[in-house]
Amino acid sequence: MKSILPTLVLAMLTAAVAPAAGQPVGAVPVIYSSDLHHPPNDPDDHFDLATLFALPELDIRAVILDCGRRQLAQPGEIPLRQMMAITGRRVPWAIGLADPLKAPNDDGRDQPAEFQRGLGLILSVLRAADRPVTIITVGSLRDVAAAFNRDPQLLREKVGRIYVNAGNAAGPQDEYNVTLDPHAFRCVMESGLPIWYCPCFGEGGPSGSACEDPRGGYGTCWTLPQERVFERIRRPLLAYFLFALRPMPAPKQPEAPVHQPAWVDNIDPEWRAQTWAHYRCMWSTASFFHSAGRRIYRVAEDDYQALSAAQARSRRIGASAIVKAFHFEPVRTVFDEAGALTVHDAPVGSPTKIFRAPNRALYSTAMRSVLAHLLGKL
Ligand SMILES: [Ca+2]
Repeated sequence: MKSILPTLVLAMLTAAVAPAAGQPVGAVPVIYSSDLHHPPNDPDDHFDLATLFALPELDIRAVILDCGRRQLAQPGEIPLRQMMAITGRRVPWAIGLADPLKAPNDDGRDQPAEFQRGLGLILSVLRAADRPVTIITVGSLRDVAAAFNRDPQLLREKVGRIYVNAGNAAGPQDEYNVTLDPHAFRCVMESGLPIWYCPCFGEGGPSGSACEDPRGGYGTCWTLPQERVFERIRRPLLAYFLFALRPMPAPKQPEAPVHQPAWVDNIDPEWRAQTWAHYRCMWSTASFFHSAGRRIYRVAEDDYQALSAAQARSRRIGASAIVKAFHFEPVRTVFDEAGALTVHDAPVGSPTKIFRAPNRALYSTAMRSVLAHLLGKL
């Protein structure tokens, strides 16, 4: 007969390490802002949307379809409706402001009414919230910045965290998400709100140059061989990705076409081989796991899963299996006169934290593994 002692010791150990300091208990109310489009500009937003929906700990209170004017021609509504059909989850959503803010203190009030709904949704979700709300942005900061300028006190009271997936860790801010709305980025970074800064690229260099080996380990960029995900996922989710990637024109009606078998079957073998083997640049995945309070566990040789403390306990996976694939450090960020951002050390209580993954090989390997596992369950 097996002794229950090792199990008890394991349970005590795991209980002692989780949840991590500052992690909320229970479902986290989330406002999600994405420059999601169909046809896509970059289908990484499709992977991010699937990741968001695959984490039940994240209570999606609003999806803002960012870059409102472009949403008219390339509606993110299509993949969003597909994702809601696949998962059976219904979430409130709206398109965001049409154009970039004119200054860091612009509240967007002079933009057309049809583009004010995203901003209105952010404000109404925050007003109704009975717990701190997490905001995750994977596009521009436009609507979040305008909401702050509209009602700064509301955001100070109700926003628990903002995960900002944008920018370079330091230096000129020529990263794509920043260039969508530079004033909005500056507004949010200087807001004094609790920023969990996830710079897309590492210190210094221009966009794209510092993906694999950024100096200092800053920068969230990693690469996903698409076959890692496509080989594991169910047909409706595969159809969702292939519909985005082929690419097909936006349908005439905004009501999204529900996935169809034809999108998966009868694919040109050459196109399929290229698409499966394609390495996609990814950025935001870690912010979803972190906001959900999950940690990365090594479950086998080169095999990792992002698990909640309860999931790890139920699977008898001990704290010794936790790997530090990435972490956040307190910093102070400062814009110089030319608009370049510099990052400085700060005490633990700083409202701004920065993403860091010094061991790039571990980070990249772990992200590939955890995303494939997670989406395989959706
Ligand atoms: Ca994006």
